[in-house]
Amino acid sequence: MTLPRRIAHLDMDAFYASVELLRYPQLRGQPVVIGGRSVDAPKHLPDGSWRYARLRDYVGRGVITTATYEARALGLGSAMGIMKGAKLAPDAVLLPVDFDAYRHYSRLFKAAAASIAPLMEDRGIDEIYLDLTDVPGETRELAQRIKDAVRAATGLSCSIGVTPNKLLAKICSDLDKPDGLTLLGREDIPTRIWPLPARKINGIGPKADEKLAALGIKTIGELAAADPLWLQEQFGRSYGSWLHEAAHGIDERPIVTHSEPKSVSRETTFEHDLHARQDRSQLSEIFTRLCVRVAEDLMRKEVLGKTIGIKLRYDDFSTITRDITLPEATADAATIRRAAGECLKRVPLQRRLRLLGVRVGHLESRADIESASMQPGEQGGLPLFE
Ligand code: DCP
Ligand code: MG
Repeated sequence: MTLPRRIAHLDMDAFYASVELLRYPQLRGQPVVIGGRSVDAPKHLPDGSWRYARLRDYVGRGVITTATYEARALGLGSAMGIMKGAKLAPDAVLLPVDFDAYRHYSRLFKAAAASIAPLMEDRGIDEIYLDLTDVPGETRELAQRIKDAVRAATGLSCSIGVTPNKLLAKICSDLDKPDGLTLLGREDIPTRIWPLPARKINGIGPKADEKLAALGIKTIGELAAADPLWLQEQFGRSYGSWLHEAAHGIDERPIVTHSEPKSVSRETTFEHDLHARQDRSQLSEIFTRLCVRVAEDLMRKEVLGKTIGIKLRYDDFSTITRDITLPEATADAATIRRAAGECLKRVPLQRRLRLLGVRVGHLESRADIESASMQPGEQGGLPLFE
C-alpha cells in the first residue's frame, strides 16, 4: 500500500491589505479596504500626522479588492463596490492598490516556501500548492516551518492546510483563517468536510451551486450521499462523476510545477461610460495605453502572441469580443494597437462603452521562436570551426 501524499495549500491572509499594513503599521487593528486610486493615497501633513481617505469621501465605480479582517466584520469584502461599502462603514480607511508591491511580496513568500518544499505549484498572486510527501519531517512541524519562513521573508501571515490531495488542501487552508494551520486525513472527511456548504469545493461555482440547491443539495455531505448516476443525469457525465468524487475527497491531480500563460490581457472600466464618437480621443488614448501595458506584460514574461483580441462591455452590460490572428507572433505595442484597431472596426459602436480590454493569445516563448528561426547549423549555439 502506498502512503497518502501530503499536499499543502498555502494562502496569504488578507493579502493586499496585509502588504499595505507593512507600509502603514499605524493602521493595524482598523477597518481598511484596498481599491482606491492614487489620489486616495495617505497624505503626510506638515505636523507629522497622516490623513487617510475614508470610504464616505469616495465617488466612483471602483471595487474593493480586499479588506482587513476588521473591515470584514463590518460586512466589507472583495468585489464589493466602494460606494456600497461606504454605506456599511463610512469611516473605514481606503488605500490605493499597488500591484507592484503585491507582486514583490508574492515572489518573496513563494521563494521562502520553495526553500523548504521545492515542489511548488503557483496558483496566482497569493496561493500555492506544495507537495510535502518527500520532504523529511513531521507534517505539523513542517507546515509551521513554512509559515515561519514566509513570515521571516515578508512579515506576513498565511494559512496552510495539509491533506492527501489538492482538493482537500484548498478547502482546509480556509478552515482556520487567518494564521491557520490545519491538518486533515481521509478519516476526517465526514466530520470536517461534509458539514461545509457545497460551494467550498473549488470547481463548484455559483451556477452549479444554485442548481445543486434547487435539487435540495446544500452541503458537501448531501452531495456525497447523492446517487452518482443521478448526478450524471443532472450535470452531464463528466461533471456529474467529478462532483461525486470531489464530495468523497477523491483527487489524484499532481502538483504542476511549470505552466505557460495562455494569454495576456489588460482591461479597464471607465469612470463614466464613453461614446466612440463623442469621446474618441479619450478612448483612443486609453486603448493605446492598454496595448502598451499588454506589450510590457508580454516582454516581462518573455512571450510573443499571434492572436490579438478586444473586449467591449456596453452600458447595458452586454459584452462582445473580436480577435484577429497575425501571420507572426508579436510583443510590439504598435503592432498590437494596429491589430486591435482592426478588431474595433468590426464591432457596433452606437451604444456607450463601459469597459475596454485588449488580449494577446496563442502565446509562444521568445526563446522557442528565436531558436526555430535560426539556421540548422546554428541551433544549439555551439561555434563551428571551419
Ligand atoms: N482579489 C481581488 N479581487 C477579488 C478577490 C481577490 O483583487 N474579487 C485580490 C485581493 C486579495 C488577493 O487577490 O488580497 C488574494 O485573494 P484572496 O481571495 O486570497 O483574499 P485575501 O488574501 O485578501 O483574504 P483571505 O485571508 O481570505 O485569503
Ligand atoms: Mg488570501
